[in-house]
Amino acid sequence: MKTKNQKLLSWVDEIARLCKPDAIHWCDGSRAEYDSLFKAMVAAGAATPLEKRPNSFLFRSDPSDVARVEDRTYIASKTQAEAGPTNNWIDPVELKKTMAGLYDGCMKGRTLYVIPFSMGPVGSPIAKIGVEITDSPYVVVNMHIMTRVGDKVIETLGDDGEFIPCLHSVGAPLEPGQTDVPWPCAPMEKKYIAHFPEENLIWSYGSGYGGNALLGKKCLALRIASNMARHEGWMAEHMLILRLTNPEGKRFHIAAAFPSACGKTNLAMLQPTLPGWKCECVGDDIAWMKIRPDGRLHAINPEAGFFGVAPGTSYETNPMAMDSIRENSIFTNCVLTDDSDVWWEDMNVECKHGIDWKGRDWTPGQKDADGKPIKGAHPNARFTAPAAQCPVICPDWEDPDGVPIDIFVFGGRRTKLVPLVTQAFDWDHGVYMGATAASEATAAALDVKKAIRRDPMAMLPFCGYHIGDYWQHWFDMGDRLGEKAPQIFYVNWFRKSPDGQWLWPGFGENSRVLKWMCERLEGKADGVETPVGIVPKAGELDVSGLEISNAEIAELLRIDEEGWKSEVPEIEEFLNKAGDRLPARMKNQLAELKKRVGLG
Ligand code: O2Y
Ligand code: MN
Repeated sequence: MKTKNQKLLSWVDEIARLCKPDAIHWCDGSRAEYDSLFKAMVAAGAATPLEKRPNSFLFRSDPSDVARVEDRTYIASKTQAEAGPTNNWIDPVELKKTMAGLYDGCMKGRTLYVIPFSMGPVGSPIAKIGVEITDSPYVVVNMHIMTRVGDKVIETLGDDGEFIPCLHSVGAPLEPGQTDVPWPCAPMEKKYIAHFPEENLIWSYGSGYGGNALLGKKCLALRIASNMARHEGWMAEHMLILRLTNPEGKRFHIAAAFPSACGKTNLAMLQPTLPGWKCECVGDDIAWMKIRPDGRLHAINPEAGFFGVAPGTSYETNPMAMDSIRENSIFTNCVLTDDSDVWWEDMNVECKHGIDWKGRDWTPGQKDADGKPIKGAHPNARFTAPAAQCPVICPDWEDPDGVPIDIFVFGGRRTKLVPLVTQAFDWDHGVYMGATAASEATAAALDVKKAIRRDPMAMLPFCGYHIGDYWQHWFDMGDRLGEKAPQIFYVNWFRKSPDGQWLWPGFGENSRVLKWMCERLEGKADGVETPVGIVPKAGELDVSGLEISNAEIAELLRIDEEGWKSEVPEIEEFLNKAGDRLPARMKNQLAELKKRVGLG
């Protein structure tokens, strides 16, 4: 369908004049388009079809282009103060000049694809339209799965509708006659993932990987959307969304934020071990939430697929993800097995031999020159799969009105100090809990330097404006929601005993913790107040059928007051990074905590 949207036509024309592609292709999102792109990528040696998984393909990235690059990610607001202390900043005029230089002629020898996409069900009052221009067919096929692409979007956009322009190039022009490489990209110092929040504009250059290139995801749905959300009075959060139904048929909708490597996708597709409880997945990564006419906060999943970490995913850890990727899926940086399937570490399936993510002959256990085992799959290897293929996808996952959120959960990976579950005393305390969330190291970002990383609301790499203003927005939303605000909890599945043993079995057993949360909402569980929040009273956590002693439960829920006391100075230092934009209500929360742990 040809658009008559003048803003879109002029933008495509302007970018084509700058990037100088050999051809322009307007994507219609059809199966025929997807198939023909794969045919060409297989013929070019960029994609390998997998005989064991119908309509599925494996890609191997360039070894230098394997993850999001936080050091090369910028919030180019007019002033550095607007971007705040947690974002890299370059003056937008200067950055545009640098990047325009890079974009000049960058698509020579390539096709420019125009991808009209909707984040959220097309036409939903919570959805937004984006248009990505890219020279990567890998990006196009991934966008087909991760977003809603095509003619319906063009129709909804109409002649004068608004869209978010997202420009992407792998940054590897081809000279006449030059043969392409399987994964073109630019060197690290030429990679830029740039956001211009005042213009709602995204420019990405030099990387073809994941969050750097599939611009609907982290760039639009989090960095740009978080900024739009604060101005428009809604929330764009790095949260999974799930529906939990209790044995009486009562539904609870939970949105949960965790930093990378905390089992977020596993929780999104949780299989409760508790009899009679059912869990359905609405989304595994991002939640867009608006206050709807009923006064409640309703959430949609703006995405249409999962871009999950493959290593560690198995029938034991996440059977629903494994079933979601049986067909129509894209794999990146996994092992190619001799029988034409994919494999990765901790898949719990035998692989005797294959081709590793770098394209080398590989046998499990093989060691490098220093005697270190060589991993077959990259630790950030990914699967891209349609959400609709998840066996436990919620029947209402595409409801344009979203699902009403009852519970927010924050969390992180902490082997010490943090109890299994704590409920916030009230909204403000919950915002404080989210803002001070912390986790131990992650593989998804290349450039994480600290062992413990504070990751407010799991938004540290994704908040598109000043973090202090973001926290204030949370407080403001609480004021607007009043009595109808979700209850806030904090979880830590990863606490270890003093002798280094995991205390909590995790995975499907996490349903026991969610059950306690639901019982708190229903007034069926009392909880006990502690200095850091409300924890389950002895006997309240349903551990029936679990092999766990009372002493272990007590240790899981133990409040280490001395430990909290010693953590306070670092928390204070972290919050103070917000400078004069640190909300007074956050200062107040810290002061209250100090008093409760005996520091006040
Ligand atoms: O490394 C990447 O480009 C992907 S990062 C990612 C992908 C899916 C969901 N979440 C994340 C993340 O880093 O939070
Ligand atoms: Mn994520």
